[in-house]
Amino acid sequence: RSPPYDLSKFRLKRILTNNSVRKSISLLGTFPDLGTDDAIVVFEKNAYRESDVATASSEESAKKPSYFTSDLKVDTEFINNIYGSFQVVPTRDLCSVKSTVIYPATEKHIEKYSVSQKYLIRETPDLYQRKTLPYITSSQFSLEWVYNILEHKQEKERIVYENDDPNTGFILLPDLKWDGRNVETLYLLAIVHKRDIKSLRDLNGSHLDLLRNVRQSSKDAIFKLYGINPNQLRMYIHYQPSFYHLHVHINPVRNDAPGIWCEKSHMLDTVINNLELMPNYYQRATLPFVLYEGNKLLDLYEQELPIRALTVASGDKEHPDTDSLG
Ligand code: M7G
Repeated sequence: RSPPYDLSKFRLKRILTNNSVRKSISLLGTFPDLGTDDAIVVFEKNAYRESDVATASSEESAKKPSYFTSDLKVDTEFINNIYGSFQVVPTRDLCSVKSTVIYPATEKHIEKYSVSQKYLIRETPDLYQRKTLPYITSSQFSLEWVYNILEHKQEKERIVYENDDPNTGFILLPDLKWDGRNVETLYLLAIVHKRDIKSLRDLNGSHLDLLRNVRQSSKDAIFKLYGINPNQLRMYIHYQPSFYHLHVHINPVRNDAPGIWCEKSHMLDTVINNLELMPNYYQRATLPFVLYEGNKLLDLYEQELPIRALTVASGDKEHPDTDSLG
């Protein structure tokens, strides 16, 4: 499907983040031809594909894009003794930049893509019920894109595997963050068919068959399709997620996937084992999660706990009300 906007007509309002490690930049702006709605554009340089540096001289490989051809433009910056520094421009095919556009973008999207101060809080079951749950019920990202996938209305041709059992079934497909080109940076998402599991908090022993099925069937499908050893995959659930419909992130252990933050990630193996040991583990556990500046939930928590401004006296004290096991 062609997009409703012309990316080349984007007009910048401000830079939201610029990450030199990830080589990515997030931009806020508009498409003036279409009105004043905000748009977010994210550019990210693609990871290297090992096949693109191959230098085999067979006719077959000569047809594929490669760095080492006569098309390579080389500017020498300096040569010093045995050390050389260059800027090179490879053929057009190797210069593409992965781009993600959110249009029209809401305030919440702008929040998500902006840098800000972050704070970790420990969420007891009681705090979840009183603070987090009412907030996420009233203010969350639309799940339209998730339902479009589950109903085969969008991204149908990208589905890698599907099990349509209403209780234990799920769809496996490439995550928005994957460039889709590079198996080394593979990033898939397993989205469950069941619609009543908002997040890790809702999981209980009755979901074990579902979780075990996601674990096993995803591994089998990925091995069959991409040849990745099942023991080389990491599978995890974010808490808090951005989207409150249960999904599992899957990528190879050897790659640092974008957004792989230990403070957000709960390994699927651990989740399954916790539920095997205690079926209501996630209704009883205190779960840490990250609140960030600009998120209204931070203000709601601040009404009860000092989070941003700590005095020396209260600095390192434990908050008793966050430590009880519900
Ligand atoms: P999350 O844990 O809810 O939030 O994961 P996070 O974004 O803070 O990690 C949601 C995942 O869904 C992310 O990895 C997104 O990249 C991915 N995602 C989001 N959208 C809107 C889409 C989409 O439209 N299609 C696909 N395939 N993936 C998406």
